[in-house]
Amino acid sequence: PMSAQLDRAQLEAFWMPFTANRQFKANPRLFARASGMHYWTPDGRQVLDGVAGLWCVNAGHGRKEITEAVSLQIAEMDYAPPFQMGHPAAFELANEVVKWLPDGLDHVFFTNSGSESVDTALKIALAYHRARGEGTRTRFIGRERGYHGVGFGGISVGGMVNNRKFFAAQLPGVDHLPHTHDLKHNAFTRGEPEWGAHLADELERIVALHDASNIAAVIVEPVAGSTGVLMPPKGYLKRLREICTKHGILLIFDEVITGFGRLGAPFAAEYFGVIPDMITMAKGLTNGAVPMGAVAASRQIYDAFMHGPEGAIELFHGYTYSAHPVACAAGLATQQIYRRDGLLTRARDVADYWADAVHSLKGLPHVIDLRNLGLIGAIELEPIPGKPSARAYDAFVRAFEKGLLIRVTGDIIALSPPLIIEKQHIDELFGKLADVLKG
Ligand code: PXG
Repeated sequence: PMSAQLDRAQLEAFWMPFTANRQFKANPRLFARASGMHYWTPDGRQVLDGVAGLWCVNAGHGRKEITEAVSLQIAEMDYAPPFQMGHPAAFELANEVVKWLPDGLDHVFFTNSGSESVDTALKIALAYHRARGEGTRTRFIGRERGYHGVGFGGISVGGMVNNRKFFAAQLPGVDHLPHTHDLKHNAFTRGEPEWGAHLADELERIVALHDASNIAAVIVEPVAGSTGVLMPPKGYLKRLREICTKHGILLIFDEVITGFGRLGAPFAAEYFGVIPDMITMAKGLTNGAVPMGAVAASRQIYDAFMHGPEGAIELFHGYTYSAHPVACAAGLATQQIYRRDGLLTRARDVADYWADAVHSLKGLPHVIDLRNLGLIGAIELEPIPGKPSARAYDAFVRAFEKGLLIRVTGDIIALSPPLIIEKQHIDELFGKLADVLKG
C-alpha cells in the first residue's frame, strides 16, 4: 500500500515522465486507489476523474472482470514467447478488435504502447511499398500540432515543438500538413468546425513538391488530443482520404485516444465515415489496466506481405511483449465489458448533455474557446502574458484541490472522462471547473 508519508528524499529516485520534477517533488500529488469515476489520494480524498486516467480508462476504474481475468491468466501462464509461438488469447483478442473495426481492416499487430504502435505502422508502410516494388516511397507526412507518441518515428511525424526541439536526430524525409486550429474562424463551435476543410488540399501541394512516388504514408489523429483537442473541420478527413487514394499513399489514423468509443462509435474512422489503411491504438484496448497497443492493417496491406517462400518471416518486427498473455487477458475482459454494456456507442447518448455542459462555461474569465465532440471537451484559456501554460497549470492544481482531475496542455484544459459517466458526474465536473475558472 502507498504510504502517504513519502518524504522529499524518497521522491528523488523516480525520474518522472513529462513532469516538472522539482516543482512536483516540492509539492507532490499522489493517487492511491481508484474505483468507477473516482480516484482517492493516500489521505483518502476523493477526486472525480475527468480524463479517464489519461484518455485510457474508458470503462471506468476497478472493473472486477478485468481484475479476475488478469489474475487467472498470470496464474495459468505468466508469459509466452510471441515469435514462432502463440497462445489462444492473442488470436481471440485480435478477432475481438477486428469486430469493432470498419470492414477491410482485419489484421492486428500487437505492441505495448501507442508510441510503439506508431513506430510499427510507419515501418509497415515502408515495408509494404517495398514488397510491392515501390521502394522509393519512403517519405512520411505528419501534421503540425500532431502527437504520435515519443519514439523517434512519432516525434518526427508529430508536431509538438517541445517534443522535437531537444532531439535533433529525427527521421529524414518528413513533411507536415498545417494544423487546423483557427480561433478567428472557429472559436466556440459546437462539434466539428465548418471552416478549414480546404487545409487538406495542402497535401496536394506537398505531393506535387516531392512526387507521389516518394511518399509512403500520411499520419494524422482524427481528433488531435495531446496538443489541445483540435477537431477536424467538416469534410477535412474525407478530403485527405481522397488525395491519399488518388496518389497511392497510405493513410494512417492514429486512434490512440479516439479508439474504443471516445466519440460514440468504436473508432473515429466509423464516426467520420472515413476508412484509413491502418489504425494505431492503445489506451482503451485494455482499459489502461495493462500496457498494450496495436496496429490494425487492411487486408490489402497484410496480403502484400504474404508472398515468397512459406518459411520466410514476412515482417522483421515485433516485441518481446507483443500480445503478452496478461495484456491479452485484460484486453479480452475489456472488450466483453464494452460489448455487454454498449460502452463504445454510449458517448452518442450523452454527447448533447456533455456539449451543453462544455459550452456553459462561455463568458467565464479568460475562456477564449470551448470545443466538444463525443465525450471530449476542451477549454482554451488566454495565456498570462509572458507566462505561457501558467494559467492552465494553476487551474489544474486548483481543480485537483477541489477534487477534480483534469489534463492541461499549454493553456488548454482537456476533458475525456470514462465512458460510464452519468449526468450527475457531468454536473459535478463542470460545477467544480466553473468554480476554478471563476478564480
Ligand atoms: N498517439 C496518440 C494520438 C496519443 O494520444 C500516443 C500516440 C502515444 O501513446 P503512448 O502509449 O506511447 O503514450 C498518444 C498518447 C495528453 C497525453 O496529455 C496524451 C497521450 C500521452 C500523454 C499525454 O493528452 N497520448
